[in-house]
Amino acid sequence: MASLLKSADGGGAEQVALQAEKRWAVLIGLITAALVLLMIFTALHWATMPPSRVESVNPSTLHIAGEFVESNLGTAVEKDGGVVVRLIGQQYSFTPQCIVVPEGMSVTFRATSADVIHGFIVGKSNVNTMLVPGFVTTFSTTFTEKGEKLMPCHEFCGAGHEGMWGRVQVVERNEFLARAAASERVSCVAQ
Ligand SMILES: [Cu+2]
Repeated sequence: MASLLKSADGGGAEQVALQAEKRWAVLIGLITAALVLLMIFTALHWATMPPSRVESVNPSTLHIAGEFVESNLGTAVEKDGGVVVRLIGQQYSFTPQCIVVPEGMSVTFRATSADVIHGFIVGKSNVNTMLVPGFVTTFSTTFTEKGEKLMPCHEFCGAGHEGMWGRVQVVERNEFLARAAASERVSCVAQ
């Protein structure tokens, strides 16, 4: 306060402003450096998943033919033993609404949108992606924690956006494999 009062008679005011600006410059510099380091770390640690290629699909015939017909959606163990989840986002829901995945196994997601851009994120995991009509979104991840997680749409897609979310159930590996052996698609959608 004393320095502010003194600054009223010329010279000092400029000094106070300069010092304040210098403090802000240092603070902003530190924040920028921290964000850049965070980007480098997440990229090297494979915590972010940049797109690796482009695969297209016709959004107007998803329900009629091809990989994303309704009977083909959900979690399946492929012939090569890989676990694949296929899902569709549309205004304002995911199909299927509830997805079962095994704990500690690599899971590949293949997803697309039937109308506008959607996205989803799965709590406490590194799953965070966009669903773009006309393109197949694909990535692999491993869930390390058993339990149920929420999967909300996080790209604003219209008036009903806030009601668009699904669930992901991470179950024990053996339980999952037993369920997968019993039926072609594993699901937790209420019948
Ligand atoms: Cu949405």
